[in-house]
Amino acid sequence: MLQVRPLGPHIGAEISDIDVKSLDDAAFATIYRAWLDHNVLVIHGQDLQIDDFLTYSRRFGILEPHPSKSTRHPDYPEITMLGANKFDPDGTLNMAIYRRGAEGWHTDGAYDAVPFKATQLYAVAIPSRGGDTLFASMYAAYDALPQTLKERLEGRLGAFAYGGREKRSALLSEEDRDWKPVFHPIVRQHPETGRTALYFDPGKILRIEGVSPEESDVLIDELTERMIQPDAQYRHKWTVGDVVIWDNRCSYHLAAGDYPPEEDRIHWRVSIHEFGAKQNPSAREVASERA
Ligand SMILES: O=C(O)CCC(=O)C(=O)O
Ligand SMILES: [Fe+2]
Repeated sequence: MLQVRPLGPHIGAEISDIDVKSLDDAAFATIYRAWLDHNVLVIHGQDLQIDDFLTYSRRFGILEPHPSKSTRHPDYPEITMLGANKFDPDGTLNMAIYRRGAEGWHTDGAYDAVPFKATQLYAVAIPSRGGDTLFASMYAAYDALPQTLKERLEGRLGAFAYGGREKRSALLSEEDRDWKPVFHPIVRQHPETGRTALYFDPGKILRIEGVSPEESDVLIDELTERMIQPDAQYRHKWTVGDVVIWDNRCSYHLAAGDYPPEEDRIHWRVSIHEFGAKQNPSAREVASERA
């Protein structure tokens, strides 16, 4: 019998006694509901081939290859290989691969016209220490904002692009580095739960629209300070066979980026879009069509 165990008061739940390869619709509906309620779902002990992982992931939405072509699986473009090939041919550690996701708290896909719904990882190899992933609730972040700040943000759009103000694009091929901004409300209603979240990403936001550049900078600094509520976090310690999915519309995450570099830490990773969202081209596709 499928069990749902919360991993904290605000975020995270563990599902046990299931095999994701053989879930009927009723069991999947329970899992899906638990995911919406807890934002991050952990399932241990899964024994999967790539096709199993893709088939299970497709129950959540549409899989789209990540813009970083160099880190895609050669035969399965929807699969990103996290942590693979982290040493360059001359033996130096490639920090963009080793520290992927560790530069700061973020949400995946804010650079797309319709932000990614979810990201799902399957743990293939885990180091002897370090390499955790941390999660935090965007709902709790919004709830904790001072009322005056909530009012200043109400109705404001953020302009977002891959790489943000620092134009971080080390994982992208040369031809994929030109991104046009997309716009999302900073105070955003989750499309399925209706709950209000702080939708913000310091590494992808360019500016807040409709205020002076100075005020935009001040707001970005203030939101960067306030986006993480320490009591609304979950820290995942990986074991091989874990399947973890997070909701990018209501959670932030951060890779600890601290494991022994000589050890393997490999995950299969998929980006999941809302059903029907594929018709909305990504900002980069729009840009290249215009060009
Ligand atoms: O490797 C991790 O722990 C997470 C990396 C990350 O940010 C991502 O896959 O989106
Ligand atoms: Fe990420």
